[in-house]
Amino acid sequence: MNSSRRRFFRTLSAAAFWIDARVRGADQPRSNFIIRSARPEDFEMPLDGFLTSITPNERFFVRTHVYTPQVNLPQWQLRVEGEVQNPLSLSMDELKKLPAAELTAVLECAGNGRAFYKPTVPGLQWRYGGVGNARWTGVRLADVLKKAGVKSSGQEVLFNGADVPLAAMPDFIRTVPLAKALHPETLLAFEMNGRPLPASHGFPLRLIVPGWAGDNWVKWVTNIQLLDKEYDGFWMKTGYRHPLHAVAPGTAVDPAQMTPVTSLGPKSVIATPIDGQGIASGSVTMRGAAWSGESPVARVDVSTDNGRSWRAARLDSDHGRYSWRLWEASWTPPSTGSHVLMARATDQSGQTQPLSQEWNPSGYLWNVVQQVRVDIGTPSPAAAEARTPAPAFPENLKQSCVGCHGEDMISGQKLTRAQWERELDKMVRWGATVQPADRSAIVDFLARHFGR
Ligand SMILES: Nc1nc2c(c(=O)[nH]1)N[C@H]1C(S)=C(S)[C@@H](COP(=O)(O)O)O[C@H]1N2
Ligand SMILES: [Mo]
Repeated sequence: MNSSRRRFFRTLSAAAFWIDARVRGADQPRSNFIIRSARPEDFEMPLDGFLTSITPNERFFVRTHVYTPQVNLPQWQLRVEGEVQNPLSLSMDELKKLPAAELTAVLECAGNGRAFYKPTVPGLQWRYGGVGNARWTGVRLADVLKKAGVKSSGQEVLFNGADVPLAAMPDFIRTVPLAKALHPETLLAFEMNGRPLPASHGFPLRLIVPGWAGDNWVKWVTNIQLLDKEYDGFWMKTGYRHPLHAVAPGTAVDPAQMTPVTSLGPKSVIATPIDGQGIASGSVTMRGAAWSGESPVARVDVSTDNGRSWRAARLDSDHGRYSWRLWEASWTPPSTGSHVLMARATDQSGQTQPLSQEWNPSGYLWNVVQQVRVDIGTPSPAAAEARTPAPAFPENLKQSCVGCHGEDMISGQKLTRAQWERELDKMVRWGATVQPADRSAIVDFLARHFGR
């Protein structure tokens, strides 16, 4: 086949695949979310989600690298192999014979808050709601591993799910060190808030790694493999890494100089009032949620004077060390005009939220103290998040990109020309077809319309 015919068929089969997958994956009402990407599904929880101690399944943020796989439960098997004495192949009924385990835990995407990094970084531009808090029911991973009998050579535990990569994109595979895998609160969950896992959250089985960032919480798990070392794949050796030392903002960093993202840090979000809101005089109640990584939240302090003074917020009941805590604090504004409100979580290990944060190339683990500016005396709703309408995409760009993902994946970002070039090169490595003659026009378009 000549290359334009091949390109046509490749786009066609990718498009046929996504239409099918989109229908199958659509188990979440889109109106509940801020849609960061319509396909694959990347849905953010709006700020009012931080007013509820348990996030309902249909409001729980969704992060999918590719399309939601359809799993046929009667045929489904969990395989456990590699450095084990007895390789296993378990049906769901067999898995459920192990003792049940349950816990409430925060699941937060490593990239939550990425939109706040300056200079901007590539990737989905999550603001606050790439996070949720749910009750997870399943079995202990340690019990499954004991059943398989881990050999002394087993060091890392690899997880692969049923999702299928698009084109030449690397399969989403993660490893967790054996010590964390054997932790009694690391689970293989089949229920979320008392119901079977929804398809978009990993039906029928996902990994729960309490206190650790969401990339470790592999969905649709079908394969577990004990390895004698960390896996070499893209999502361990290039993706989800954090610099070992401070790096110059905006630069590319060698993955060898970075280490895998593991634990979350302390973080609080102010759900109300909202930044930019005008409020009549009188008493104001600040409300939100706070969580941390492996150490539980010890306190939340609020400031209503631009960070000059702090006082303790009231914490609500505790759903366990990995759950978020709702908090509130009342405030009587001393004067009309503009005021800056802040909330700062501290965990039991003494870690507290920073007022500013070192830049990192993928924009991971943002936990800077949030600032909410309110205007006292002039009631008005806060302005909605502004989304400038995207320009029409040129045909060559559509041909290369939208077979696999929507235009919103591109138009949500603001990157320099050099960053767009790196993104385009990555996509070509992952199977996108870009005609050499089109490349510079495509980069020009991206840098002009979606530049910093
Ligand atoms: N198999 C598989 N598991 C996955 C992913 C994925 O794309 N494929 N995304 C990961 C990432 S980056 C995050 S943040 C969480 C999101 O989980 P949720 O969609 O249930 O909120 O799932 C993780 N598990
Ligand atoms: Mo993530």
